[in-house]
Parts: sequence; structure tokens; C-alpha cells
Amino acid sequence: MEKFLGLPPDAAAHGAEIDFLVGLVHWLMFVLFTGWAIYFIFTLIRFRSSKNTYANYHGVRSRYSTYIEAAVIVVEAVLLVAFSIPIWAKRVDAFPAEQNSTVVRIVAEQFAWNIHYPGPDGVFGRTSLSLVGTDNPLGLDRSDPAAKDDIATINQLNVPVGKPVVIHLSSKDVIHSLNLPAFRVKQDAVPGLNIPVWFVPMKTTDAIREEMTGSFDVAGAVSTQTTIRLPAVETVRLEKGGARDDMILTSDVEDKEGSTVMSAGDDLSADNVDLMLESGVTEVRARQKTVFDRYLSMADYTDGEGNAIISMHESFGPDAVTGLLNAGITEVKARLRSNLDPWMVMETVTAPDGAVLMTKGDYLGEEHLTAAAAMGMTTILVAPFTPTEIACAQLCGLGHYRMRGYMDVQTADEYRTWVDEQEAALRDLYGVPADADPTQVSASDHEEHAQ
Ligand SMILES: [Cu+2]
Repeated sequence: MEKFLGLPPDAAAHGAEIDFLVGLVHWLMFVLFTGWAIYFIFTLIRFRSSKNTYANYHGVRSRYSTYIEAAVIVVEAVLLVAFSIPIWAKRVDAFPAEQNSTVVRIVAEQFAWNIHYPGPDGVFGRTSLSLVGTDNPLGLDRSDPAAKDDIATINQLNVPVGKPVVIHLSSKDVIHSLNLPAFRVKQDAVPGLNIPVWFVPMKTTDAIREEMTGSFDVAGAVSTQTTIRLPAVETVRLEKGGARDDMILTSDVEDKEGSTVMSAGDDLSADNVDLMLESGVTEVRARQKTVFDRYLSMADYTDGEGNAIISMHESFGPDAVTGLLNAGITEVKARLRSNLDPWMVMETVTAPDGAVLMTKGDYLGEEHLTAAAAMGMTTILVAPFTPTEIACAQLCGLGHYRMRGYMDVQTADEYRTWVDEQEAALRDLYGVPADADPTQVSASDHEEHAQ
């Protein structure tokens, strides 16, 4: 059942428990749904009007429905008492000791996650509402000695693997919901409340990526290559009330004195047409508004003087299309954008001449797909770039979907290196914190550990 549900990869110590419970609940729902559907069809046939001309005032006489209802209640009670409540109790009661955990504060806002580490001294510095600003979203008071070593990031949560993480969650504006899908954490962030939540990450982000590696269909992506005919540039006679909302100007429009009335790209809406007529303009050059931004250019196009209009792999924005038409180019080579989610290349690809086209860890770009296809490759090994993201599971506003953070579960060494880098940057800004442990904030001599 859990496989059938397509749950995200599980990288938390308590993940299996949650997935098991999710599976059980779905089994119950599956049985209930099937049962009700069968019962519904049975009643439609059994009580059809042709066989039941008169109403029956006795109703049901058998006791089967009561037994079934009782059985459903018992199953639900067992799910609740035997599974759900114990799992929940562990989540909210059995918190690990903070001195053995990675402790962070997360303050949600529209639309970002502000992340606050106490630094090597283990003490969160003072924060103040009056200090909150665009460059200090947490309102951290750096004059407080405990705050000098505090690391503050936006949308970037780094934690070491295998060690409990305790998050103190709050919100600045509305209710958000911290969702770490790979770690089976989902907790509302409520303004005015400080809600702790904990989990133990058991796999590094790199390891999860290895697990999720699969092949990307290069051949399919480049098979969409085609030739696009661009819309022709026409001369349009302007008339009072003659709006052409489907058209846009292909050149700037000037009045008799030579001042610009409209610019290329403006449309022939009723207001714009009126404005041009008032300025004495009666004829303009325009084209159909057709949008081509799903397509990428498959060549470099330049105008007569050799100025670039659009380069290989750029998408055909409205200005580029107008530029091409003005340069007399009416047909272009293009292919559909592959709608690439951020994929990471998981293999090294070398051209026949030995040049390295892409290495493991690269962002899979459109240029990679073209290059791989040119070499005759049909697939590339890829994995999600951010398999361990932070999402907001609450409709907290119109930009809610933008509220995505990156979580990086690192090895202990990688995490220490990251902390050292952050501390070094802070020392440059604020000097050495007075009460920090000097052995922990000494300059980093760690090498970047490649997995
Ligand atoms: Cu939100």
C-alpha cells in the first residue's frame, strides 16, 4: 500500500511508523469505499420503483447494518488507540535532550523560512521586533554577546545526519505549515506561539539523491524540434472603436513632433488605439500576439548588422519575436522547453574528443540535453536537485507556492565545515564573540568533503 501511495522517500527515524499508519488508514478507507459502493448499487437494484410501488413503513428489520457499523467503530478505535495516539505521544512527549541535538529556530513569513542557529555557544541571541527589517528578518540584536555567533539564513536549513534535530517553530504573520516531506514532519507555525518539533534525519541529502537516481528521456526532449513560422508584420489602419486586442506593435509609434506615443510590444487595445488616433497616427505596423515562450531557440539569430537577437536555448519572448520579424526572419528552428524541474546530473558525460560535457552534481540544463542528443545519448542519469526541500503546507497567501526552502542533510564533517564558514563570515562582520568556545570557532581547516 505504501508503495502504491507514492510517498516521498523516507529519511527519518520515525518515518516507517508514520508510513505504516498512513497505509493502515488507507486500507480502512479502501474497504469502506468499496463496501459503500457495493451497498449503494445493491439498494439501487433491490429498491427499484418497478418492484416497490408502495412505501414500506417498517424499515430495516435485520441487524446486519448495526453489526457493520459497530465493526467500523471498533477498527477505528483500534487505529486510534493502538497506533495513532502512541505515535503522536512520542512526537510531542519524547523530545531528545537539546544538548545532544541540533537546535534551530524557524520563523515563517510570507513567503520565506527564516532560520536561526544559536551558534557554538548554544544560546539564541536576543531578537527584537524593532530590529526586524529586510536585511534582518529575524530582528536579531547583534550587540547582544550571545547573538554574535548566531547563524541566520533564509530558506537554507543545514543539519548533520544521525543526530536529533529540534526545531522551535513560529510565524511572523499568518499561519504557515512547516513541511519536510522526506522527514515526515508537518507542523503548523502559528503567530504568537513557539511550537517545538523534532525528528532524526537518518540519510544525507546526497544519499537520498543516489536512491532517487533515474534516467531522463533525452531523446524525447529533443524530438520536439520543429520549425516555427512567425506571424507576419502587417500594416493596420487605425479606426475609432477599432481595437485589435489580438495584435501588438512591432515598432515604436511617434506623433508628428517626433515624440513617442506607443512602444513596440504595446497592444492595440481600445485605449491605445484612441490615444494614437488623438496624436494623429492612422497607420501602424503590428503582428499577431501569438506567444512562443514555451519554445527554445535551436540556433543563434542575429540582425543584418550582426547584433544578437536570440541565442541558442533562449526562449522566444515577445521582444525576441518582434526583433526577428524586424530583421526579416520569418522562420526559426525551435524545440519545446523540457519543463525541467531542477534535476541534477548524476553521471559524468564525456564527448568523443574527451571534453567533459557535464559532471555529477551539475544542474541539468537545456544545453546539456542538446549536447547529449548530438552525441547519440538517449537517456541521462538524473536525480532531483532538492530531494529534501522545505515546503509550506498551508495556503498562507497567493505566493504560498514560492515558499520553498532547501534542506541539506550533511555528514558531520560537511556540517562542521558549513558552520565554520558561516562563523568565519560572522567574525568578519561582528568580531569574535566574547563567550564562544575558541576551539569551535577557530578558522576552518576542513576540506570540502565530496560524497
Ligand atoms: Cu506559508
